[in-house]
Amino acid sequence: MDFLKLYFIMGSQDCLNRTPEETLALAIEGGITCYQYREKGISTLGEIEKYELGKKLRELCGTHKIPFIVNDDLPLAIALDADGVHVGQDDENAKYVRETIGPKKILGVSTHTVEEGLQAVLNGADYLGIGPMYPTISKADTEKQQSLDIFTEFRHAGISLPLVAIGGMNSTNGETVMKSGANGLAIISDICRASHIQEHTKLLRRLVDEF
Ligand code: TZP
Ligand code: MG
Repeated sequence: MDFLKLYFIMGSQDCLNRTPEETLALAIEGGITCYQYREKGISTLGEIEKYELGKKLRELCGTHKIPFIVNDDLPLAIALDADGVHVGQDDENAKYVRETIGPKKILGVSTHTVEEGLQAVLNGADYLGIGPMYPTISKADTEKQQSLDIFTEFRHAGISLPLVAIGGMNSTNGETVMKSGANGLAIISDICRASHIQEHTKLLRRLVDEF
């Protein structure tokens, strides 16, 4: 599951000075291993624009062989022939998503407790998102901050799926979180807001490649 190591998440609401297409192209050049299309929050696009942008970003990922995952929108994921879907606890039921997308597509589930983790395993998840590890500027309705022990707790509960850390992850705290047992870092703002996206992504990639 090396493709989860540097997991870039972005939607139009996360881009300040660059277009989503430019932002994703730079992040790909920098070495992201996976991309999630996440249109959420204040400046979200209408359904048609969301599809049109998704199509462009999907193509970019396809060209560069980067897995393209859609956040919390099953019909969009199907329409774009995405490589997978990511759902949170309040989104579409994970078991239903798995049944709909079939066994070959990637299913990611956000989890905050061992109980949620075990349920996500039963529902057919391929990987689990865990967070927020640190305060985040990219999501308003976050759960409480996680302890670094959570990765060990999941392993002790018998969960063997890859665990991707999210929420305030950056080049400063990334090493600590990987050392605590995360298998990858999911990042929005530390990449989107970097003044040199490509260079900064390269730095992050070198960091995760140490593990
Ligand atoms: N889920 C939990 S925290 C978060 C999501 C989508 C936002 C992560 O963004 P950032 O900017 O990397 O903290
Ligand atoms: Mg959600």
